[in-house]
Amino acid sequence: MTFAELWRELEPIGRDPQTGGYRRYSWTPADAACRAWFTGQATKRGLTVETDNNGNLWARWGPKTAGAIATGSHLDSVPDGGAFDGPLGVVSALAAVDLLKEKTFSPERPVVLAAFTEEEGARFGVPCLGSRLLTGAVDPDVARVLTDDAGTTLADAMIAAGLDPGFLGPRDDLLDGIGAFVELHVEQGRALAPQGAALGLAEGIWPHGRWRFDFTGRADHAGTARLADRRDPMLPYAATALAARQAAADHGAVATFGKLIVEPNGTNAVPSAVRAWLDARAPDEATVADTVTAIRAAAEGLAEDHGITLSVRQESFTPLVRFDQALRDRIAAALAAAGIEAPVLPTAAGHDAGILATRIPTAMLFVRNPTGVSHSPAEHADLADCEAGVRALAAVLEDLAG
Ligand code: HGY
Ligand code: MN
Ligand code: MN
Repeated sequence: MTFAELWRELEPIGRDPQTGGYRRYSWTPADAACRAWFTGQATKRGLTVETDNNGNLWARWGPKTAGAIATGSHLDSVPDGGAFDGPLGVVSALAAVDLLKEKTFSPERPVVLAAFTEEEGARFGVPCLGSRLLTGAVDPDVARVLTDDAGTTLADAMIAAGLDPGFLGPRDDLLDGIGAFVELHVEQGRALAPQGAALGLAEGIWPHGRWRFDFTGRADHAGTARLADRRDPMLPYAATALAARQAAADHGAVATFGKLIVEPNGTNAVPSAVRAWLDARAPDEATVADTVTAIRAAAEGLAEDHGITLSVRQESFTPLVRFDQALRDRIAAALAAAGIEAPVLPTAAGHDAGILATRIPTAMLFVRNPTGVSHSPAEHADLADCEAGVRALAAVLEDLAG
């Protein structure tokens, strides 16, 4: 099948008709449909598919020996995310296998296609949860009790999807069998277009993390509560959101409050609580820490001014990632031999490749995003560039697994 044919099959799954954005949250029916599609396509190609104890999908082509070359990405999305973030890497991997089969390439080392679960952390709050569990970066007991906004735990969601959360945990045996992991991903940001390049290689990933701010005040009547008597948590939150923007600008970082839960969320009620999630990122860990410290200090002062109690908790952190230089150089050489130039780019977006980089040589291939927009229904990559990505990935797999 061509990339376009594969893409057309997956594209409608989990897309919201109103917004055009995707709601492929892990362990939901949309996620199950994506998994079933991937499993069907891989099986059709003679690959053996299995779901590991953490819910990650693996499809193996070739001998059951060690030193596998793994490629893939994720199928889950942020709320109303775009079509390409994650699925581009999974669909391109299937299309690359087709290209290699057409030229009667048969791998001397296993080629394994992977789809990691809960990469966005959109439902349970911890990004790259599947790859973090696989590498031991997250404690299974902590993971089991992660809850979504409706209060459903990861354990219950997995049970409802037919898996046993009792088996969550690190898999050194799986990791020891992988020689390298190459993730193809849509570019997030706009560095390739100005250079006229269809493809790029990742240098590393900025350190980044997520913090939960709980502002607790006192519910009251929006009409009858005197201003002087109020303990309104919305006020210190609102000022903290502005302070976060200022702190990011002051430190050369980025900081975002993108998720907010107001309780009880009534138009005519002073809120009892405001729960806000901060995403902060910077080129180095000290700058992330300084930025978050400044935001937290502002929030504490504002909470005090308004008689509000505040708690702040770090929910995830990913240290600076530097991808394996030797692997990147080898990939660059394989691409050059195929007549493909790919500039090396830093990124502030997290990926499973960044988590796996702590345990195995990993690399990332970026496909040009003409606008740079991501985590939005407007996210886009041109078909010609996606096809160039498939050709590049096939050349890389042929070189590494040949
Ligand atoms: O948040 C990120 O950087 C990635 O999209 N999970
Ligand atoms: Mn993403
Ligand atoms: Mn992604």
